[in-house]
Amino acid sequence: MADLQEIAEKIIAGKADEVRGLVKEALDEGQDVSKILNEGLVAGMSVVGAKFKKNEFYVPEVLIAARAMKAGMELLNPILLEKNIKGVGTMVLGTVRGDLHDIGKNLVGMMLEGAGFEVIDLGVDVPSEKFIQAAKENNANLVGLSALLTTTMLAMKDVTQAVEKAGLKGKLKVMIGGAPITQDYADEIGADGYAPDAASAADTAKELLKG
Ligand code: B1M
Repeated sequence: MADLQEIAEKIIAGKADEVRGLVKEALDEGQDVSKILNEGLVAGMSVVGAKFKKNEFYVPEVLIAARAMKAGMELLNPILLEKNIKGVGTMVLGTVRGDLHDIGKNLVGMMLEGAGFEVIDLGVDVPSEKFIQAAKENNANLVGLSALLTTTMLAMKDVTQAVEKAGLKGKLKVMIGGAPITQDYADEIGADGYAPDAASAADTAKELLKG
């Protein structure tokens, strides 16, 4: 019987082919899909997040682990969709208008997926209206904004204002991050949460959904 703990270990080691093989084996054996997701893939990615937070893992290791996670998710996703198994929440994620940096945002997306969130990645240079439209279309409960420039971080305020204008304040939580962003800035523009790095982003997103 495929060992879910082993799937987690292969995620941590970034072994995409082995993760794919073990997930396939577990599915063929009829193991529970949610169990494979949570005790295999998500468990492994949580360790990766914790190691990244403690500087025991760096960006390349996280990217390799995320690729392994993706290999497993490719097999699970169709079944999860079919069974309508919902994740912990849905985040519409993007880099704000005028900003083309996406490495940090992509890491945040991977960590959130690893933590069981559904992530709708809108890419870079995303205008505020697009965030709102996508959030409505996907029934999202979180919007994640990334900015790397002191000039483009100002566009985050457009999004918090757009959320308010759309009457979604409180229902659609806004989380922000990126190198120039601080908790003070989040407070100033009325964002619901701030995370300094990708590993904390998953924890912050979960906290926001509790409150
Ligand atoms: Co740009 N760039 N860049 N750049 N670039 C910076 C940001 C800069 C600090 C470099 C410098 O001058 N020292 C500087 C900004 C200065 C400022 O505003 N204070 C700068 C500049 C000026 C520019 C241009 C204007 C340069 C030019 O053309 N004259 C231009 C702007 C283009 C534009 O966006 N319109 C530009 C372009 C580029 C490239 C395209 C060449 C490339 C981006 C490639 C890409 O992303 N696909 C690039 C890069 C790579 C960088 C640096 C070197 C690295 C950024 C990065 O990927 N870091 C950067 C200097 C630096 O940071 N050392 C720089 C790694 C990444 C993992 O970290 O993105 O911080 P980071 O993400 C972290 C956290 O911030 C957090 O979690 C991540 C992981 O822990 N986080 C979130 C991020 N988003 C989050 C969202 C959350 C929560 C947490 O919730 C939703």
